[in-house]
Amino acid sequence: MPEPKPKVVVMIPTYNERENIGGLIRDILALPIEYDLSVLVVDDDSPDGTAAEVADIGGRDPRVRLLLRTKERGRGLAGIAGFREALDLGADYIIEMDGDGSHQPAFIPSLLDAGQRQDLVLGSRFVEGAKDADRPPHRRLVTFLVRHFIRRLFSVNIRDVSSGFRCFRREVLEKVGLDSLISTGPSVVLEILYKAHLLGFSIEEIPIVFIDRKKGRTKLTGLTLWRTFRLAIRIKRVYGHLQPIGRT
Ligand SMILES: Nc1nc2c(ncn2[C@@H]2O[C@H](COP(=O)(O)OP(=O)(O)O)[C@@H](O)[C@H]2O)c(=O)[nH]1
Ligand SMILES: [Mg+2]
Repeated sequence: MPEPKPKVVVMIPTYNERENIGGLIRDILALPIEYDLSVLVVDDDSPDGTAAEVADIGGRDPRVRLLLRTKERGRGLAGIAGFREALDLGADYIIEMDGDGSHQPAFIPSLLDAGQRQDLVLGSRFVEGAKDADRPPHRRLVTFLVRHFIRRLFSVNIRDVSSGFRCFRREVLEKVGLDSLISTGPSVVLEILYKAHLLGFSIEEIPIVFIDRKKGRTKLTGLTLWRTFRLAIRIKRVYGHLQPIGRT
């Protein structure tokens, strides 16, 4: 009997991504890689019918699953539910990515390659070879401010702290305590990264090319951004007394 292939679940939280999700799923499943690959879309009952689109694709391809959440909305809550489901599905590696086309499936193979050596691999916009062109100056400024503020607040030497395109070894998500996270919104990306860092998991950044969404609209409002800053400070207060665990 041949060895079973390692299982990879690509987890994509979505809110109003109907125009983007079909093409994205197609490109992910077409990747020429030696893994048992599946896609899990976590949709918060988007008014534009994203869930129906995904259910339709899933009806034809068992590698595509939909987790439909109808009671509450939030990037953080959706991501946490998605990670739990991916663990339940038996994933060895979990890739997290946005569903708006900014994160390109073409970088998944390099995330998984680096994932053989590291516990957590970040698709980074700010290491050599990466690109974050193509986005309006105000969005670049927001990312710049978040990045520098968080790096200092969390004392982490990571360039792209807010990257939501990353690959986790199963153990990382088992240990970060998905049940006790305090984020409900986008700050979940920062909270999980900080906890993984404090737990002493190895983290590597690999270059990606980030492209601005071509269809649909961002959900990041000024209010969400303000809440994200406030939560980052709370996250630091809650976990900041912990010293990073050294791993040998
Ligand atoms: N399930 C779910 N997904 C969300 C929510 N808000 C944003 N997303 C998804 O999270 C990803 C990033 O959101 P986006 O609006 O592109 O934020 P930006 O990239 O920071 O502009 C996209 O795939 C969104 O569809 C939400 O409340 N629930
Ligand atoms: Mg986006």
